[in-house]
Amino acid sequence: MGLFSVIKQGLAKTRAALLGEIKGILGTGKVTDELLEQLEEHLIRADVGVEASFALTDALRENALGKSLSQDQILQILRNEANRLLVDPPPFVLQGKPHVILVIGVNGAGKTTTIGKLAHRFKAEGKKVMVAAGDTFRAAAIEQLEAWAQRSGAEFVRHQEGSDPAAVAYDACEAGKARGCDVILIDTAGRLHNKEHLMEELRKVVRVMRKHDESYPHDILLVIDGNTGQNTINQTKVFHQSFPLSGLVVTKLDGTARGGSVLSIASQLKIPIRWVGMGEKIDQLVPFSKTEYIDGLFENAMEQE
Ligand SMILES: Nc1nc2c(ncn2[C@@H]2O[C@H](COP(=O)(O)OP(=O)(O)OP(=O)(O)O)[C@@H](O)[C@H]2O)c(=O)[nH]1
Ligand SMILES: [Mg+2]
Repeated sequence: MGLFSVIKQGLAKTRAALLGEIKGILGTGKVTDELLEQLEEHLIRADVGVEASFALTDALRENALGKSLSQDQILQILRNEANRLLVDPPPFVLQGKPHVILVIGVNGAGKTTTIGKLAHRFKAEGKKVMVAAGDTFRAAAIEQLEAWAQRSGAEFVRHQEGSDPAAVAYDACEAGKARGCDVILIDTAGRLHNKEHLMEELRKVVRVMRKHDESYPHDILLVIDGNTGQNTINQTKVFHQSFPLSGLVVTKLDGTARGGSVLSIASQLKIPIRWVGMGEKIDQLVPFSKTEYIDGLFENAMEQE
């Protein structure tokens, strides 16, 4: 993992963009209305979101308007406010044997990759893991998940291309129970929140799983692409109205300068961010930690090398 956390490494682009510009704006460090406005504008452009951007600049206004502070002091005020906006998710505990996790989200968000990485994480903890190819829409999707199953050493359940995803989920629950699995991860096809027939298909998946056990699925995780910006907030709200989401996974935070979006996601939605994707490799999914995230955004230049 090197000297810095995966989160901090992954946020290098965001940090460079955010800090570079903020430092330019801060100049000599006299906090004026003009400076606050520039900062607000920059934060919004950097996808921190309107609410979170206002919260950050308000904190600065309250604590420092008219004062001359060093850049470090100003950054510290911003960090403190970010710390207030974010919460660490409650610890993730397996609630059943098997613990069943349904993974949903829009097309290309990173669902299948996240399942592969999660399977790897649970295996590393000594768990018996099964992954199920509930994305029956394309043959390639089934094969993609199978490759992840092989890589992570997880059991694999599939049906044919075009078959009913609810049947796959049902069989996975049955097989997972029979084989004594600790965790079952169920993949689904990407879908837009406003396609009602596709949302209905997901509801059916959930209904069918509950025929096994009322507590299934223990988790419904929504995977969101950290690049998508403010749109994700609305999408997530609509998904959450249809399904009680138990957690979010924010992916692709490594490839983007918009990693500040996590602040807006966290401040506008009351759904815990469980894991964050920081690269395509199997070990580049890590539990979300607000301290590491805030360090990743604001930690100073000298440490960036
Ligand atoms: N850089 C980076 N790439 C990622 C991350 N997570 C996923 N990807 C890439 O994003 C692309 C889409 O990932 P998938 O896992 O196939 O996404 P999906 O949601 O399953 O897509 P559909 O099944 O088509 O809806 C792939 O090229 C992944 O390698 C991440 O955290 N960082
Ligand atoms: Mg997929």
